[in-house]
Amino acid sequence: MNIINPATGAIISTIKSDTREDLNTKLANLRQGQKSWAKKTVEERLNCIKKYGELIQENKDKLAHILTSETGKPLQQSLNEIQGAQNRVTHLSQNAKQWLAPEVLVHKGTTLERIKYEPLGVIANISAWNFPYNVGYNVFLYALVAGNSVLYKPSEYAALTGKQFEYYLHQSGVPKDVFQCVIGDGRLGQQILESKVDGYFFTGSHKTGLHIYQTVASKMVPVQLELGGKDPLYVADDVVDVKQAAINAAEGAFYNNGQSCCAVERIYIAVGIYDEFVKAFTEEVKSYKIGDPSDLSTFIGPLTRGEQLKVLKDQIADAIAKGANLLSGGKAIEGKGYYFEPTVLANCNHDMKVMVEESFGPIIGLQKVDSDEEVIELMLDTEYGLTSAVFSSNEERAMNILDAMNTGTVYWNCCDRVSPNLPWSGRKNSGIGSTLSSQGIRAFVQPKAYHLRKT
Ligand code: TXE
Repeated sequence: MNIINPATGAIISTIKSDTREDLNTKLANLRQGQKSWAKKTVEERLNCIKKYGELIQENKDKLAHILTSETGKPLQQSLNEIQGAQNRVTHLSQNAKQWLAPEVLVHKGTTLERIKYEPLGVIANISAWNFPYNVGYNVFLYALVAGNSVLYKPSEYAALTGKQFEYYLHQSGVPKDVFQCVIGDGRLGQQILESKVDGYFFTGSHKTGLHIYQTVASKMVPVQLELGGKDPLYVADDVVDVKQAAINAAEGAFYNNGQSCCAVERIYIAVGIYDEFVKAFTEEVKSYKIGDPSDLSTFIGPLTRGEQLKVLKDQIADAIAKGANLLSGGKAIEGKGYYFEPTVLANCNHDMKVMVEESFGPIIGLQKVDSDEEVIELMLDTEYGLTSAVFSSNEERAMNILDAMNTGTVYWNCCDRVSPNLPWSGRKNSGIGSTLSSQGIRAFVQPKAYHLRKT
């Protein structure tokens, strides 16, 4: 498989894809290895994960360059991701023992009622390229600590990083027959769906997520899907500092080139501050440094996937044809690599694709609203349900709106944020199930109920 640098279009490496035979052998080994891994204590398994975290931090400069070279993520953002993902290791170290401990619910007379949490077995993690550390760790670290073995298929756009996860996990004491990385594209993914595993944990597009859900339905095993979003942000007219709100909103929309499941994808602005906000927002976006992602000062690099350029062009043409004003950007940048100008479209409405279909790139639609009632209706007008955000100085006002949202996550005066303390879950087309928090580890275990009576 050729690995392409999206900044130049050049092939930077060629690695061997796994065949169906390789996949079968790896799965058979994982089946075997899981048995002794599950017998280890949570502490023993955690020690490997802690060691892994240390090794990754020690090697983060090299790893950030690898991530940048295959995804085009600006180097500073690659470093941020690797550093930030370490909070999953810390969080597991502090909590996993307690979350996985058996629970005694009743101990009365001769009766004992108890729950034991048992691992699922061999789980498949089919993963994405946009935040491979974050979304990967959310699944494979938690699954390993819970006593499962893991077949990890990185995205074909983050395969080199996937191989690094495997290398450092093995270096940290996770046995080779407990974590295996397989290299390939959707065809290999399809073969995983046809194989025997005890759970599917997927991060990626709604289209592929739905396909996985339907394909494995008859296996009756857990399926968890972390899919995309069309996340709204509302800027109310009582924000203390309109300029700061614009800077924060722009970062939420354009960080990682907008290629984030929880990126701000549409912004509603109260009529009273609309002009001031739009001006500050556009100025901020125009100030972003676009260029070579391996330069630490670059904020906007190339898109990871060349195919997305067409989606963005189409959304922009559609919006302009329906009356949007193009305030910045609007086209792909000529030359090498998959670069697209950061694009701001004002005067948008829900007849335009940019306000209802996932963009997953550096473009944003801005829409003027007259009231909180109107904005609630607009924010709810979506097939997705990942996050919703409100910027307002009035907590009660913000909560009224956020309580009405049908999303797994809501934000007040912040956006595009994930915390290991809180469950990460999508509703509707954004997915099924939760990662992170105590809920995120329960996804990798099955409860066994013990009804015990001493005679
Ligand atoms: O996703 P795919 P891609 C969205 C985003 C992006 C679009 C396409 O809109 O532009 O998806 O990205 C594997 N059976 N998100 O092409 O196709 C594939 O090899 C089994 C949002 O990367 O969903 C990869 O490992 N597996 C998202 C993984 O599925 C299959 C993050 C994801 O690929 C398969 C990424 C099949 N038939 C993209 N076909 C988020 N939630 O943030 C493909 N795969």
